[in-house]
Amino acid sequence: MENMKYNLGSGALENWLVAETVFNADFLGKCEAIFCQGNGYLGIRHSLEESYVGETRNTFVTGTFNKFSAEEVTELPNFPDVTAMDIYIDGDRFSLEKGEIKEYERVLNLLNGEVLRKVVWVSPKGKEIKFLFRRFVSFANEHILGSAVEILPVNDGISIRILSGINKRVSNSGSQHFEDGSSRIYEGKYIESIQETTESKVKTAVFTAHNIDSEQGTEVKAHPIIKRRGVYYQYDFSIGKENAVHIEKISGIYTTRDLKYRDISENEAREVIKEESKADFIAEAKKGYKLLFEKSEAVWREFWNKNDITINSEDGFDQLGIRFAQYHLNIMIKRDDNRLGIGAKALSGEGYKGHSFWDTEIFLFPYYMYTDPKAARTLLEYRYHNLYGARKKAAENGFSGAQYPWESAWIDDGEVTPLMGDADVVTGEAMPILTGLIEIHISADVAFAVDEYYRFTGDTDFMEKNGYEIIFETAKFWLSKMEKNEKSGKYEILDVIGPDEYKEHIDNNAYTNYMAHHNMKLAKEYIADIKESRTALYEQLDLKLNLKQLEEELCLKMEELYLPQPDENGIIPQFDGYFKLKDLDLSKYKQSSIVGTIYRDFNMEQINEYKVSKQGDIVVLFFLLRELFDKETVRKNFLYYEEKTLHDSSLSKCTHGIMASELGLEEMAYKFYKGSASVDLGTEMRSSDMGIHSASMGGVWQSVVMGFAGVRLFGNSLSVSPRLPKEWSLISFNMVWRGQPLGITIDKEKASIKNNGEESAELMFEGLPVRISGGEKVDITLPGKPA
Ligand code: IFM
Repeated sequence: MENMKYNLGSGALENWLVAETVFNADFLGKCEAIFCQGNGYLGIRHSLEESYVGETRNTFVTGTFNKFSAEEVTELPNFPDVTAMDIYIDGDRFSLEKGEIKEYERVLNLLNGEVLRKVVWVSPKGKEIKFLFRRFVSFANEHILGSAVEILPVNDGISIRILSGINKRVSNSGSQHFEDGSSRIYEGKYIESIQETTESKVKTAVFTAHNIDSEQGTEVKAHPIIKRRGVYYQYDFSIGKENAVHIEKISGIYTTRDLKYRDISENEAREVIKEESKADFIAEAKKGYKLLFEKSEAVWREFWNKNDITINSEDGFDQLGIRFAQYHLNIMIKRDDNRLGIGAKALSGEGYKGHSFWDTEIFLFPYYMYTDPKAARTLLEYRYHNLYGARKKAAENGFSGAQYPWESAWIDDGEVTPLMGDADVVTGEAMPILTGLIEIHISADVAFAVDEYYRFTGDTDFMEKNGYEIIFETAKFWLSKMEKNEKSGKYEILDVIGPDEYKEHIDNNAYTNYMAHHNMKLAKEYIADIKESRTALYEQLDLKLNLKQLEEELCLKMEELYLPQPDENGIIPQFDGYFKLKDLDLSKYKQSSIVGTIYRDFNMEQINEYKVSKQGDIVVLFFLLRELFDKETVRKNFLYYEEKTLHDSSLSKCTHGIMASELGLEEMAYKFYKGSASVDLGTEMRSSDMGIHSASMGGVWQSVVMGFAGVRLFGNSLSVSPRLPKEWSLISFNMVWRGQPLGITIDKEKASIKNNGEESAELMFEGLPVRISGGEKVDITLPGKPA
């Protein structure tokens, strides 16, 4: 029986609800991750109130990285848990593994961020009880979360015991990131835990408070419990048949890494956090679940009013898919703090330890750039702060400039990629992870995003303060990394991993070389530009970064970098020697719904010998640097490489979908859209255990707006070339282009573009210029449709 239901919503809630309709304790990870709630500051997995053996209870606070030991890399620590609540009915612990489940449904409402769980349960003693659980993480006050449970005995009166509070016996798969700290209770109600991370010394304050209210005004006996790494209340009371009791639990989480403490010393923050956070929490807790939830709901409403994308499709899942992606895109970013990146699993699981990858710049960044350019800027500012670690990494490796870490955490951590990974099926040892050492394209990816942002927004202030420096420093890195091949006279980039991580230690990866070249070209052009038009800025940057020398080196070497060209069949080798690799029948792996099944048969050394790709490599290159390649080359290479790609990374299908769309491969594009939207939402029940796939959320949005609507940045122009799948009759969305908010609706016949700004907006529609004055709406007939 399928556990998930994606078409539960009806009426105003149609395509807004993601539901789990069957409880199965073997698959807890799926809904813990995909129902994760948050606000960019907090991320809390939706573990159930009652505990189960296979659960992963995670609460993460963005930016609070800690290193457990010298052997481990820094990671986001799992915070004390406030979501658990043990409920005893006449002495039986409420658990869906005991007694009988008569009804079950857990629903994430994407519209307001609340998760509701309805259970009708018969206890082992035969008492039938209706439970209604609710939980939200506030968007109105980022520190606050609320849970509530209503318990209604159906056939008899019951005695109830609740054990609930703050559980500090938490870890990241065994690594304990917090000192014991202190615990106490105030005013017979407010439970407090103060702790510090062991290495980074982030001080944290966690609070919780309960409210119990029954229709009969039942007397509740409350007993405080403080034990090692735990502080709780035990509540005992009885209620009669058909009398509901309401239990609320409001919690608050604060740390010295909070934005408000940014401009004071760490010591000062440590002094004041306890009292300041206690005051904030108590004031909030007094408001109660309903009011706190309504405030948060209002913020969600505002978000959707601005950002909801309408997709009229024969299959409602297409609409749900983009909303689900946008829900997560909204809770994974702390829009106002430029010290923070976005984790590959956001704040929804331990996977990738909260670290940021190229996923941010290439897969997530466009979403924020199109919809909230200010937030997009903070992501690039984070990379600017990261220059410290990037310069450190370059220097440690004997290079110049800035070499961005493959995985990044806190702003000055530098490279944090772990060195060992999963088991090697052949040797039985842990496989080394080489990405932190040789997957180097990320430096060019960051530079690409900087330039893309500038072309998209025209934000000169950002470029002057941060952007140019990133581009110049990364260009220096490439110049020092390139090696001259004395035989050919060309420069080469050797011993890397490209985006396709099924190939290690390769030379001249097309993606890496072209992107590095682009990075250097940007540097050269921007130096020429500011030298000409902004002399003071040029001189200032020259003093800091030695632009004269950089320009000389660029002129000398950049055009000598080897860029792999199509062979006689029009195929660009993914890297040197690619065509000599062995063929492998991939059908078994292509058909598998589980990713990485090839590792069950081969180890990395063996995979290296075959023409098999984990994810798009050259295809991503075509997507990013589209203007460099003619359509026929793109088509041939797309088909050639797609056949060999297992899409074993969640980053793969989205770009393939966009390129398929552009190439007119409509059915394929639609299939890829469904595939991307199903990475976390699909029927596979284990693939999200370690957390949701952030980049794929960005990829789903890209597939809709950049793929099917065909809204892309080419040069300095915004180009619109819609290619709706035949199953869709309309899409409608908002975006911001060069400061002007645009509302775009595309149906089968025409596109309507409304400029909701005050100044005029210029764009290219199917290759022809269109100018839309502020407040004006234009309707454009699609090619081949009657005007
Ligand atoms: O950055 C990706 C990479 O491309 C594929 N493996 C997972 C990483 C994190 O999402």
